[in-house]
Amino acid sequence: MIKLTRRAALGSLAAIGLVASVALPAMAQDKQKFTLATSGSETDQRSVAMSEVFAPMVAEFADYQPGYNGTLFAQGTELEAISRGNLTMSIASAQELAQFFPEFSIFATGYVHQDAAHQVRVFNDPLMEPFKKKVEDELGVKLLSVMYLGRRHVNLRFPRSEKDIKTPADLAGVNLRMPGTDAWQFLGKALGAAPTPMAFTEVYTALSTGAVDGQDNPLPTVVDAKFYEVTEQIALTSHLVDLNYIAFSKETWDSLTPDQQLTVQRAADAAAAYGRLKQLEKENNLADFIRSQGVEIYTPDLDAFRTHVQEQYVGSEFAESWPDGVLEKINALGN
Ligand code: KDO
Repeated sequence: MIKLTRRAALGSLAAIGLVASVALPAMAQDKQKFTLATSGSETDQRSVAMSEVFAPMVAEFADYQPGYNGTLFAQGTELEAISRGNLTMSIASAQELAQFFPEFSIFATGYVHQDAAHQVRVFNDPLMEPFKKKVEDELGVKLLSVMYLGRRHVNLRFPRSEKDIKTPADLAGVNLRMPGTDAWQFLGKALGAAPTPMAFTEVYTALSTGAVDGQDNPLPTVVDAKFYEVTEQIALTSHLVDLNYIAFSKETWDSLTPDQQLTVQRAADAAAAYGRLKQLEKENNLADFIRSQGVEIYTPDLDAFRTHVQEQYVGSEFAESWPDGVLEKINALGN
């Protein structure tokens, strides 16, 4: 009797164990892991928008796991990681996309986008559809929404008394760090400088040791990355109203229900909108703080920069990759 009872009890325990071992992974599977890789910091407004707006909106079915400062994947390798199924999301640049699809360089060209609102109009316009479709079909990456990074300016580590930047000619020979893709390097050259490719995470040290003479980024990034500590002057060239796309794995997307897809899309749009407002606010308010840290901020001859940069693109191999009529459409969506 006792033996039988024990056996029965053990049997039912095993059954419970079996049920538990089946049930637990099933519950874990219910929540997808959305891993995001960025070379931005945790306090970068785009990162903040993703963790404060995107993550809670998808929390019911997804566990958002961000990796900052290029720790998961090095800058510029994220799209390939998504494509290979090793990563769910990234905050991708048009310059990175241009590595795969040269026509994306149109969105990375100096003085094309006019402001944050223009970026949104362009991203949502039908002109963008063939671009998005190509990335989806050929790379397995969905571009969900457009994020605002800000107006990029030339920052130098030496004072204005040593080098005063009025026109592109004044940048001749200046070793300007630009991110490491062809479209970025071309922009550096178009500005008149001698560009050096380097990952974002190495820039602070390179400025402090003098390995580079300067770098270009918007004011919020200059503060977030503390570049102002190793910068003496900022020439407000506004050469690129810079953007990033919220890039998402098509494979993961296809595994979601239609309701979940809608939620992911809404979460991405909401995060982008929130981040945009915050970034604009910072961009408008940070000059005084940066000045108070001893950095001189001034406006060079913008007409000279615009004319020179635009001239460099005309007839370039980048411009040749732009589909007919797209630049005109982008311009028509401007102010
Ligand atoms: C940079 O490397 O200068 C850059 O600003 C380029 C952007 O496209 C973006 O990747 C950004 O770095 C990183 O997210 C760090 O802010």
